[in-house]
Amino acid sequence: MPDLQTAAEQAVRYNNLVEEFEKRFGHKPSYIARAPGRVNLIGEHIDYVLFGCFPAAVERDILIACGPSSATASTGTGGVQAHNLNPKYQPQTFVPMFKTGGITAAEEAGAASTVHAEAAWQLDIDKRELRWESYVKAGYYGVLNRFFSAASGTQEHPVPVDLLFTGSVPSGSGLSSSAAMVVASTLAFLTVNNKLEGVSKGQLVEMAMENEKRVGVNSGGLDQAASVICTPHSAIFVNFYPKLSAEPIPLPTPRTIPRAIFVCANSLVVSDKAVTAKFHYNLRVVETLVAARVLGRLLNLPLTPTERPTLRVILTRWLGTPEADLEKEDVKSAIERFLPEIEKLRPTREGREPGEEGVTMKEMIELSGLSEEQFNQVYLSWVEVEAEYFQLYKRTRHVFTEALRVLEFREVCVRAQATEGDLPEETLKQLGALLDASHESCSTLCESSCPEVDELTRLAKAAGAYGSRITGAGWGGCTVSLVAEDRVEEFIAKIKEGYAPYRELSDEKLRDAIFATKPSSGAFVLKLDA
Ligand code: NG1
Repeated sequence: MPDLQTAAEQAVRYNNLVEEFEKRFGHKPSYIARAPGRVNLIGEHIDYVLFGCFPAAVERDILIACGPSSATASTGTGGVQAHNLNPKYQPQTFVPMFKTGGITAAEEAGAASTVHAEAAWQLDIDKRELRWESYVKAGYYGVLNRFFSAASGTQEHPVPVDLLFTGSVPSGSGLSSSAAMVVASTLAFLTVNNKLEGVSKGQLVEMAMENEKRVGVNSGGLDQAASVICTPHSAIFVNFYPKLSAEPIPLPTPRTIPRAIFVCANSLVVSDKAVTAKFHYNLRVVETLVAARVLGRLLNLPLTPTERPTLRVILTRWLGTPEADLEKEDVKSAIERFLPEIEKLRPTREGREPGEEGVTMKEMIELSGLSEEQFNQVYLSWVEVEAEYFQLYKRTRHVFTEALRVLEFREVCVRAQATEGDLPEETLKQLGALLDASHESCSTLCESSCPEVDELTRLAKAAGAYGSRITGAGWGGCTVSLVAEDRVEEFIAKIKEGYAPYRELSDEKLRDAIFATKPSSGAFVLKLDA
């Protein structure tokens, strides 16, 4: 249950959205779709290699008031009028086109590795530029192609839709505003078209993941799973292999010492994943995929020239045990045993300058054992990346040590839950140490941090946090720190004093930049009275 003040604030927000919808579109909305942002407590840049992560939904969210449009004349079949309460985001009208000639490879680049030959719906998404409506279109894509395509065997047409958005998840801050936008949009289009019934949470996560790829980022499923599946009071341990699964894990709550809660602090360095994807996010995806093949070869594991196994799959092949027989504890001990093998990837050549310990494109192709043409087809035809040196060793080391830390984090929480009597402070210290180690790895091996975020984590530790780390994709965005609940105010005051970009902020802006958060509920749709 939210506290009374939060409930009252939310009621005002929902009412305002409904009233504004009516003013703009001349009719009442039928539903409100809501999807929260998430804070990833631990497990960074490992979802796309299919290792488990540990997120919780945050209270900040995206709301969409929605309903069938009466403006068919201006929007056409399945046309959309999308407005945003934030005046920064201009109203948009767009109509999907059903193309019988199929989708070209160029149009699909970054969205899928195969070229669709069949007829399909199309919406123009400009991947070179960040546009708010791209996330709305991305949400629409999956609904159209799943429920209104020739393949779905239906003659039905999508209905025209009116949408009004409002959001409280800061964008580009690592709290997954993009996934919240795509999940909420997917939900809105499903609901207004009467297709939500029969769509399971797992299917919704898969649709949202596919949909988000349309914006040009080859993300894993962490954010979408958290936004859809999370429940209040718990984080979730979300696993992606051999299939998507999620386990709610309550965080330890000691009785005689104050419990610890999570504080998010935005560095105010905005990192736009879609725009920087080729030298940041998508590059990490490609580096880890190529590393998996190279490691597989070094370990003499079976590999076909056309497949693209992830590091998680390589671990399974190395173990030789069917995945279904593996328990979490086994995965943990498997990773521990596997860690020395990673050293095989460490570049050994002498005469390299520091910072040049990666491999060039030419070297990487040689190490893959593929011809240049095969390599391009498998690893580069669907994504654009740019780097002088590709860091196969560092990224792999980050992936396996981080995957291990997630399992250790989960284990500490599960053990704490099973403990009779009070929890020692040591439990919180153990969680904190894992957060710190995760940050160090993100900063030095994954290289997804930035000086401002590193500074925030240092300040957080000095201000008494049990642990502090970057959360989300990185290169800016937020930190998450584990802080004793009775010290949160003092903690925030110290960060404000220490972090120069916070000093000039008004109280309201500061509340937006740094805030304590409790695990909140996942996405839902609210049906409004007619
Ligand atoms: P955020 O923080 O939302 O940009 C991204 C990916 C996740 C995950 C993290 C890094 C998207 C939508 N999300 O999160 O899947 O890979 O980075 O752990 O791209």
